[in-house]
Amino acid sequence: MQTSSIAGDITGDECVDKEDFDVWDAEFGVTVEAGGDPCADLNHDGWIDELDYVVIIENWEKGPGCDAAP
Ligand SMILES: [Ca+2]
Ligand SMILES: [Ca+2]
Repeated sequence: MQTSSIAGDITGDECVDKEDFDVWDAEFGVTVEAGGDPCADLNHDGWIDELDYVVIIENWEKGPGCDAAP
């Protein structure tokens, strides 16, 4: 499990971007209990759903790691 100080950063690269969206998209509709990636459950309610997507959008392209993006 990756850790990041940035809300919405699933991949742990200190930036919220399409990589994080792609992980969320792949896990969408799955519960953590059913094998979903707990990193993609951004609000820790056990479901990977629209509420976690909101966290990504609210923090889109935020974080110190974004400066190093290609
Ligand atoms: Ca990221
Ligand atoms: Ca959730």
